[in-house]
Amino acid sequence: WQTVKKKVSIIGVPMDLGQTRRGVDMGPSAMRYAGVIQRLESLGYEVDDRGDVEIGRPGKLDVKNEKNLKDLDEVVKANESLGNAVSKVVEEGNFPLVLGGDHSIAIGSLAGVANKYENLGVIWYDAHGDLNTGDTSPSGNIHGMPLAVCLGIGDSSLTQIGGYAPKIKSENIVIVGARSLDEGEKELIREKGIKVFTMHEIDRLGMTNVMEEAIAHVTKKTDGVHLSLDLDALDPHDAPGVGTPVIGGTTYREAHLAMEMLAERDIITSTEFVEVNPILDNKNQTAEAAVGLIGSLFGEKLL
Ligand code: HAR
Ligand code: MN
Ligand code: MN
Ligand code: MN
Repeated sequence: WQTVKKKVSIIGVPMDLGQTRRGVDMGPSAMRYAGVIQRLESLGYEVDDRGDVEIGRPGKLDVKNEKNLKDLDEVVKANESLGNAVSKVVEEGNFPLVLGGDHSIAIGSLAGVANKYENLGVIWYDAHGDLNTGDTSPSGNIHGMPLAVCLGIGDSSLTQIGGYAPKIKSENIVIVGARSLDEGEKELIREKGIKVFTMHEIDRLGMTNVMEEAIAHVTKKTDGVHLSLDLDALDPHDAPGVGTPVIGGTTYREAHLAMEMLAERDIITSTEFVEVNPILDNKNQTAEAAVGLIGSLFGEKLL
């Protein structure tokens, strides 16, 4: 596959309105500063940085509404623009690499890619399920909802971004690294039969077996696979710069192994790296971890 390397198009999304801790809007800058472009170029890719999607800056932050969806209007607008930008990248035959921003931006990324495939698979590498709706969310933060939205579940202003719903089918999803699931999310997982490898399965089976099974699951009925990587899937020791850290996560090496296995199988057709918050970080450690993982995902080897 090294001879048919696609051009990688980077889109930054300085979005922090899907949650209430400021700073994750600086994630794209932090990952650029950590050398994401040079890293990909050193692997032989042609990289085209398309800059950042414009994000509305409301005068009043964290505006609540009766739907329990904070800052809904700005989140919708930003994801419509992101969807258009990602869609263009795919139409040009390039590989979309989206840099977040909070995880609400997965709605836009998937809006831009999902209609280009008959059946898109999704690997959701995250401490959380992100399967809430305004009805089940304990916080009203939209970054805890994007996977539900992509299944067509939730408020139509979100599910209809890009003009179609659902983006993905529950059978084509796998969640890896989960250890913080709300009651409503657990119910939805059972109801839809969503495949989840929690930290229990990772501890018990090991990351190698988990990724073998995860890859088998998302490639069974699909013609493309999107990787949505939330840095909070990693243990806070290895990725401290995230808004909602949860102890007991995957190690730095487990995460690299997962990326290396995805590179070996060459199944990923689009991706996003989200939730890097430089304000909460330790000397850009989390952005550097993200860029290292991007390197492994794109085929970097230790030897
Ligand atoms: N489940 C909680 C909520 O919906 C916390 C979500 C934390 N979100 C993320 N996304 N960082 O994975 O509010
Ligand atoms: Mn997430
Ligand atoms: Mn998360
Ligand atoms: Mn562990």
